[in-house]
Amino acid sequence: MLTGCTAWPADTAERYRRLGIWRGEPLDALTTHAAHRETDAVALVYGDRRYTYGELEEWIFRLASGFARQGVAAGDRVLVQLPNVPEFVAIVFALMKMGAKPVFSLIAHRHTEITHLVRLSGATHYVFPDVHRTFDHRELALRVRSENPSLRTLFVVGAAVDGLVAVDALGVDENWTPPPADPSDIAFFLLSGGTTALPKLVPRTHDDYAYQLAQTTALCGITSHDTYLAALPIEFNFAWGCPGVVGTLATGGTVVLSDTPNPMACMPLVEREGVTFTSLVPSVLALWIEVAEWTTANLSSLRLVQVGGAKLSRELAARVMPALDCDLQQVFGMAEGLLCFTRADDPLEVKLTTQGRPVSYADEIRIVDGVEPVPLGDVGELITRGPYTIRGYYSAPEHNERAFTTDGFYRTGDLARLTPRGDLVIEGRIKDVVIRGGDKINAVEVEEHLLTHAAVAAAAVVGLPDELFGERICAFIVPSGPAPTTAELRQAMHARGVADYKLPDEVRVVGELPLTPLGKVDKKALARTVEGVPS
Ligand code: OOB
Repeated sequence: MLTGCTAWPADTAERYRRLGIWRGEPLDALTTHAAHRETDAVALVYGDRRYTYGELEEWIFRLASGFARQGVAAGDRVLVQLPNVPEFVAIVFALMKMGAKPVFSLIAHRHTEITHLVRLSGATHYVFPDVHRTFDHRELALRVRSENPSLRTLFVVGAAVDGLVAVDALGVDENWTPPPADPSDIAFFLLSGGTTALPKLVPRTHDDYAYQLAQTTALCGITSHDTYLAALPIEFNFAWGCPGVVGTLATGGTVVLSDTPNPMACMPLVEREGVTFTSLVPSVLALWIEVAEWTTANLSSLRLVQVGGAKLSRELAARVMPALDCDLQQVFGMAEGLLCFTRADDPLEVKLTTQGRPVSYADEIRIVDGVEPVPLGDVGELITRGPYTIRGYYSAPEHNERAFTTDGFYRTGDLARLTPRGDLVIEGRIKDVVIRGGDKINAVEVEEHLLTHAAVAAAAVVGLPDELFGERICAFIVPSGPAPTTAELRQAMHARGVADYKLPDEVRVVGELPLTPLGKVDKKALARTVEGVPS
């Protein structure tokens, strides 16, 4: 049973089961199976910490029984905000084992986002680090709980203070037994890539995610001999399960966690751990390629680099194989589901210039204008449905009406076309989102924050082309008096408890915002006023 959100129609679900797409196996069982086969094999590596499958399994049981003793129950939503540390993996698997529902938050999230996620998910528990990159998450958590009494337990990874429960000190209950699993229920919530002012919750079921893992591990040829480097934040679908962390663990391979995607930190890890594959966003890939030219680290174990999350230029794509001496796989994906991959046996030009094809024969994709298909090869909005694409966000009935067609297709907001061979090429987007590096920033959300500033009369946020990040956040503002500076506006947003990655990179002062004939702010016209932006 899928609680709190739109389920697949019964006949469709029945078909997915009959075809063996949905196998009725809970996600945590996948690693248990790997653990039984590979007890002594290394599952997780982080700095000098190494966990075998046997140790990981024991740790997961200990945590699950400990959470249960603290009152976490099946069905509870638990906000999880952790960097790339082994605890992230163990805690999420422990919560899944007990039927609780982890809600993945970004480590950069602050008061505004955490409050929103607690309220939207109805989370009763929150797991976070003590201090990360000088920010004290304990203070934030205590403040959020004081304002939201429904948030009952605060679990800290690291040093506790009054009012917090240390995850390390949970204690084990040897007699605890997991409740019966329901693979058709939600396994965890991913965050949407920002099509609405505040993030929506993407409910992913055991069945649908297990299928995603099966397809992506098979397409990437992952075996127990593979070692995956999780360089991007692991709460990101791309790093978590495409096939990423969970796919590698389900196959009995090794996952190496890095605090940062920076090549200076990652390349020595590739050499030390014999990393065979990783996934990167284009802005990070560009750094890797530069550093690869002079690093002394031996990268010869690397056989595959997946690149996605933002458009990859042909020019950068063409540098991957020569610089890193490994295969390139373009990945177009989304938290909501659909994944498109280029394939190992695709012609070089296809790997360099397209985002590939859906990973499942059961994925349905259409390129439309409204709901009508455009002629083959033309650009239109990409809509999709399939066995691992959600039919609705959690607790968002009004938004769901707009985001899904009446026959269940998800409107991606991306503009795409199909090549004669059937490969997808992403050409732009109609949603009002800036993609900076791999981060998705909703323009309307930033505009709303800017408008709360006394000196801002009107604001329009636009993504401008940027050499490093692909796009940068530019706020065009009409001041109500003396114009505030970029630094002042950034500081004001920061002080409002907004995550730093959403702060404008630059602010441009204008006399008025141009309008389209329909009376909406003409963001294309604004972008064209900036030197170097193609019209
Ligand atoms: C991934 O997931 P999200 O949910 O953070 O963002 C999804 C959006 C897409 O709708 C599209 O606008 C953009 O990110 N995007 C790309 C892209 N991959 C994603 N735009 C152009 N080219 C690409 N290759 O970003 C995500 C999830 C799983 C795997 C990979 C990426």
